[in-house]
Amino acid sequence: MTDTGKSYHKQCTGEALQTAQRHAADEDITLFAGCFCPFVQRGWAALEYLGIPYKVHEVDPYKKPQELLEVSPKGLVPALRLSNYTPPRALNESTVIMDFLEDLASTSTKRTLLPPITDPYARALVRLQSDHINRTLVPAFYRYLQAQDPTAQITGEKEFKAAIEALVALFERADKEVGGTGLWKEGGELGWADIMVGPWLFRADKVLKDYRRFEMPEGAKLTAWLKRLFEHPAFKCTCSTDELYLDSYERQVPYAFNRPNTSQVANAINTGRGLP
Ligand SMILES: N[C@@H](CCC(=O)N[C@@H](CS)C(=O)NCC(=O)O)C(=O)O
Repeated sequence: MTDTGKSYHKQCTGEALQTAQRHAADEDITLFAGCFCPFVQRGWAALEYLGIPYKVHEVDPYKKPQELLEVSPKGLVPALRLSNYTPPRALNESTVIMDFLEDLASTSTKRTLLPPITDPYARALVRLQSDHINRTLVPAFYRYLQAQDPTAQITGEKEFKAAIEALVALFERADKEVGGTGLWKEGGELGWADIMVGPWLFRADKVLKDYRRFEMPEGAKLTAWLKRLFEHPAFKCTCSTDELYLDSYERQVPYAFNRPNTSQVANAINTGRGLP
């Protein structure tokens, strides 16, 4: 495949655009978003599922406008501006944003992405799933996408598939020990780990498939879970059309052709450092 020099998108498309248009009015919470960003999609899907009022504000994290730096010290999306404080306060980091939204919902909308607080072991199993996603699966996704030579691509594919299989094993353990968590459970609801991992598996299904000929590991339960996840209204309404992801990952989000110095995530992977 050749690098056709495509540019990344500045505005979401498809269902995500419709959702952004429904959330264009001022609210106490503003989500600073970038349309291609999987970390943003975590916070966005959580806001949707938890039923918390919010406004979406799309910014270009590679241009780092002052208003973004005010809410996110490294100029990364996602970030939240909290206008119910005077002066307004802010939060960044997708996992911290998810914690915050979950806490907020526990006293407002009463919705939750976690097993009940009365079941600390089930909640701990979800934390284990989440820890695996953040420390192993997400970095494996970027290493695979950025790998340029064929040997590195084969290793990348193996590691990414192994990370998905290890997540499946954690879901199966939860099935056995606590009757299941999130959407993996038959008849279950969208859960914490579903949102933590969904954005990368969604992109794997499109971007890795196209740039690396990636195929998801086989398995009826895995396939059925992915379908439930991608079609869940709170997730689906934050998804843009396929070409937005394909274009974005080719260009400024330089992963697929590993263009130098265009993204903090790409630089971290290239230099063997932890993700920003
Ligand atoms: N650890 C951060 C990572 C966020 C992140 O890497 N966002 C990317 C977009 S997907 C970004 O803002 N990149 C701008 C840059 O690399 O300068 C989180 O979990 O929120």
